[in-house]
Amino acid sequence: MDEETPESLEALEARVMGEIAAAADAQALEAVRVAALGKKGAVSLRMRVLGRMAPEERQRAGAALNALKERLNAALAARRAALAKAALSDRLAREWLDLTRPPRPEPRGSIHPVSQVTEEVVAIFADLGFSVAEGPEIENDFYSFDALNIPPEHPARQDFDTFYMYRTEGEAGEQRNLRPHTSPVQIRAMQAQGAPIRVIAPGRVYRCDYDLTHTPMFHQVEGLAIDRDISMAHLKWVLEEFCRAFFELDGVELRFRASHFPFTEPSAEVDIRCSWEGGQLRLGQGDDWMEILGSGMVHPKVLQAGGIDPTVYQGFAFGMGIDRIAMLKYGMPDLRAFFDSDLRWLRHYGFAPLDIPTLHGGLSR
Ligand code: 2NM
Repeated sequence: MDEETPESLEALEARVMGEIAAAADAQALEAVRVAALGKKGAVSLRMRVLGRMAPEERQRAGAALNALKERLNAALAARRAALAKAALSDRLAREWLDLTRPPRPEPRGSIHPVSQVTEEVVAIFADLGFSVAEGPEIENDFYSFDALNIPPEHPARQDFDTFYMYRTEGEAGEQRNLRPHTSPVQIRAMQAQGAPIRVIAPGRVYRCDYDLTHTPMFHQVEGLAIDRDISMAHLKWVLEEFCRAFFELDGVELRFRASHFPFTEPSAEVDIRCSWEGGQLRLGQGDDWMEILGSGMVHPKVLQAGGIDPTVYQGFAFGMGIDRIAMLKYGMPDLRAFFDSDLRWLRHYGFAPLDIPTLHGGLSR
């Protein structure tokens, strides 16, 4: 602005009003305000020279400046409000939420019945004071057989149809096998923890067998309870509690049949009462029996292999097929479908990813 020819008040007002209207955002508007009404602003500078004027002129010019100031402030406030409103609607246009969309993506995939049933079994035995033990799937003769009272020449070795990894002659190291049961885990647990001990060992096991009711890989859970005075009575109660909880029955009746396993003495196979009516299996009642597991009192030699003194400690052990009890509970007729990775089967028999079995929440819903 030219000092020699100061712009008229009208021109000043028109100019600042134009700048106010043109201010694109709050920051630009504030710059316009400071330039006009700030300490060194155009209007403020004119206020300063009032003192040098004659009284009547000062009154007239002062009133005019005050009125201008008021009009400018009003225009600034109006523009500020308009800019804020525009900024808000701009933000609302950009930051929208579609409240009809699901809060998180629908879960894809499902939990395999074997995983679900394993979790159910773990939940039940955890409630009975058993912890979960794990071990390698690639084992050796000691843990798969010798420690379980099955020496090399023992005929039972053939019963397990074991997968061996053969070595070329002169190759170093020991012969390996794929564990044909999870018992090696229990031996390792005894060696690591000593007695007393209460563990279950769920996991994959391998046997060279393939037909309608056998797959070369299947799933087992074995249990072991060792203390100073554990008896078959404890075994029977634990298995009844398990069956009642797992099959979600009010009452169960189990039948113990004398049997033989190298790793237990005495040994018993356990049947559950059931009925077959119109081709429909019902567990817990009826005149029939269905075998569901094997069990017994752990053989003294097995305790010894686990580093436990059999003159002080004794206990029970049991084993069952997870795939088999899954088929019984959820009415899945074909074992081999478990391992076909058929999406239609998995969607039909699979469980919701967040349906985690607990005793308080109900095992299956
Ligand atoms: C069965 C039947 C009977 C068993 C024994 C052991 C061990 F290692 F503790 F000696 N674990 N599991 C056992 C006993 C398994 O499965 C039919």
